[in-house]
Amino acid sequence: MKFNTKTIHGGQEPDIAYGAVMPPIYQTTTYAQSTPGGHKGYEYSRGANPTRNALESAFASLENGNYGLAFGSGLAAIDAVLKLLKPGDEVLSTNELYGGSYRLFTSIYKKFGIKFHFVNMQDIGNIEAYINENTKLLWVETPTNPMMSIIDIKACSVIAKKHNLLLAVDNTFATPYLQQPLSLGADIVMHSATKYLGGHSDVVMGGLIVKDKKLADSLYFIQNSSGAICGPHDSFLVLRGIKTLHVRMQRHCENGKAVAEYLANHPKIEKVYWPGFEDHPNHLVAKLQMKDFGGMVSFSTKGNNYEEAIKIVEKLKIFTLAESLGGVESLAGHPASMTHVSVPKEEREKMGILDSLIRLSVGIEDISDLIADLKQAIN
Ligand code: P1T
Repeated sequence: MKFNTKTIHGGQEPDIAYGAVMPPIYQTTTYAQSTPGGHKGYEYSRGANPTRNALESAFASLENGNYGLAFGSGLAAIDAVLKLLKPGDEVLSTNELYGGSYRLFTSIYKKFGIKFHFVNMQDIGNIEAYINENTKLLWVETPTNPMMSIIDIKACSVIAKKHNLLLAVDNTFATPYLQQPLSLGADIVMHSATKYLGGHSDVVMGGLIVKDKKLADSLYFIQNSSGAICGPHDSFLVLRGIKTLHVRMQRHCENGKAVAEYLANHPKIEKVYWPGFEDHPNHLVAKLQMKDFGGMVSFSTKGNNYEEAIKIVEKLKIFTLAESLGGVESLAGHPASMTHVSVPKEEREKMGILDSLIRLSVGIEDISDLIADLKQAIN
């Protein structure tokens, strides 16, 4: 099945009770048993729920995996991956990543004895120096939030296999429409389904997808034991969102390109971060591992002025000033004071997150309205 068919049919069967084409919302906590253990595959909705299972099958299908798991948020999904580890284990993470992932690593898991190294993986040659007998997990976010750097997933998987490490890829920015990490050798794909998979800014949700049965069983055990699941109604909404993922992504990519090119030619703009530019430092890797370059664009203004960046985001009318990304509507954010405020300023600046940096989630509105909005706000 091709990807554009999978978004609509992948992992989906008409409901067995009445043939409903969309999976019904099984809004139930529990399931009748005829005798203890005599049930139809469902006992209690923390462990499994038919609507959530339908979504989990769709996740697996989109990412070319065998098993999908849905969680109450993207961070809950990352949390489940970290629970595969034990005190003393070490993790190598991309040095650029979502501020909330950084906070989970450094403020929660560090105190449980897990050590994190934040490595610039744009140069694959940097990774091996940090690997020792305690290293268990490579955590890769690509494209990175908000700098839009690209990490070579295939090259990471060669290193992971050589040293017997798990390779997990946060595929939130790319979505499976643009890149499929399991097919490039990753062991775990993670999503903040809050973003493009849901696509309508109305659900907070996370997902994990794997190929290996043993790994899936360990993650299911964590999902049920820790209980950070999502509800059936949210599962239904994300299933509905996924059905248009391919058409939305196509437009996000077209509009993202037009916005990046407009900004790159604007005299007040210092730099535009978008992997589609030929002079983007990781453009060749992006071209190899991604189908297109996505709808996320970051830029900084000349003079690196904090107040000017705030003024621009306040003046935007069609782009809404808000956290999050990946919905049909365009959003603008100021990472230094919003999504990455939990990263210390010194670390933020090492990631390239200047005070003047603005991040755009380019939506699927008419492109001429989006460009006109940017023009009036920047001028
Ligand atoms: O918000 P949540 O569903 O828990 O997902 C966390 C997360 C994980 N990974 C990436 C790459 C992310 O961008 C996020 C969430 N990001 C935002 C809310 C944001 O505005 O960047």
